[in-house]
Amino acid sequence: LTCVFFQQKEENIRCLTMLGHFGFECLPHQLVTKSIQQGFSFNILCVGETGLGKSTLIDTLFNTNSREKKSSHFRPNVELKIQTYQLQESNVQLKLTVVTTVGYGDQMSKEASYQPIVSYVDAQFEAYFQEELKIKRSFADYHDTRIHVCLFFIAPTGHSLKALDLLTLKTIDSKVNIIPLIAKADTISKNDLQTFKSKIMNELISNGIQIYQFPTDDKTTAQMNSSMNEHLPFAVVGCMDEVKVGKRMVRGRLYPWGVLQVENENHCDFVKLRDMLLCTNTEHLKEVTHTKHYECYRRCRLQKMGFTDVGPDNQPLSFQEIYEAKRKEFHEQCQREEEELKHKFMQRVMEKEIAFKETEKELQDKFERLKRIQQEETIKLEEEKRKLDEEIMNFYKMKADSEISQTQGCANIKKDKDRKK
Ligand SMILES: Nc1nc2c(ncn2[C@@H]2O[C@H](COP(=O)(O)OP(=O)(O)O)[C@@H](O)[C@H]2O)c(=O)[nH]1
Ligand SMILES: [Mg+2]
Repeated sequence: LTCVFFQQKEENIRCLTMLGHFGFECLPHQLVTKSIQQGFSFNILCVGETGLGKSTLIDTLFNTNSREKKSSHFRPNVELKIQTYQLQESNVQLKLTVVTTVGYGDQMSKEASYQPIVSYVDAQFEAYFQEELKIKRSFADYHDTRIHVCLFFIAPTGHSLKALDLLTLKTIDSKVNIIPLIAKADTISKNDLQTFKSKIMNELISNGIQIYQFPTDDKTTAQMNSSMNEHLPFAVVGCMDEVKVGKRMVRGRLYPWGVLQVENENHCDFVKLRDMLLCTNTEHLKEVTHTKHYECYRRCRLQKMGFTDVGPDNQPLSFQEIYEAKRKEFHEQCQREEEELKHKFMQRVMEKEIAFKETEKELQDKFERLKRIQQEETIKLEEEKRKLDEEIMNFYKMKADSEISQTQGCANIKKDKDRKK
């Protein structure tokens, strides 16, 4: 074991003498040990119409048994069914989360079909983003639920992609790694399958849909990955049944004319998918999720919150400066809104005051009018009273006069009587 020190001195590189054994060649082993202890996690999203064999394929891939009832085609909304499995192979633990759409494509509105998928993917990014923003972060025991790969199930129609599929793919291609799959590939003949595959790829390209490409920058996997890219979309068949072929029991679908072996590469692309997904490119899928898709979400999210790396004059801005600027802007906005509210309030008060004054004036006028009428009435009544009093006086006077004349009349009659006697 040798270690060599390099020292750069001006432009000459000088080799120093070899020293003993340091041990940092074991660094990768430390990483492996740590990773094995921590365990791995992987999150898959399965999108596809009801009955295309999503649950069956997942069971076939991971040897699980979801024991699922057949889904109905009459759901008003798309739901996402989340299942988490703790799998183990040798001493490697894998926490697998499978999210499957239930009812996709069964709604009248296309948006009702794809919107819950987009919301789910975004919600997982948001949860991670919120954890990142915390002062006390706990990524050590954080269950990262961000979707690492989307297996997109295409109906084996032999025709073109459905409008809903194109719309969904277009909406999610910047958020997840998409691996397109031709579902139930045993229902389509070999020649038709090739034509269908190239038709789908052409349609994806012409619609500008980005699907995941297996990486070709690593020498050890470049050749295999580039040949796998040629096979996309993978034509898959799922089946948990075992049938006898020769002396072996294999997983396959038994037909009157023979057996379709799920794990036979001449029969379908199931093994290719499994190898690419779980053996060769798992880490790459996770890396792309973090460095490309999550990064994009994070950037947009921070920009929406008003953060930028550079100011209007292209000068780098610190977090503190942006925070201060935002605070100032917020304060100014609050003041502006307060002023506006005050102004509105004053205007309302003035309007009300004018209205009150008008009402008061109206009431005052009415009062004056009524007062005048009442005064006139009083004068009239007093005049009538005076006339009545006068009449009463006259009456009493007349009564007294008549009484006097009556008394005088009686006295005269008596006198006449007495004289006659
Ligand atoms: N011919 C064929 N049938 C399949 C395949 N995968 C699943 N099926 C059948 O399709 C039906 C619906 O499968 P399921 O996995 O429940 O579909 P999901 O609604 O997409 O989850 C079941 O009867 C399966 O046996 C396949 O690859 N080929
Ligand atoms: Mg299902």
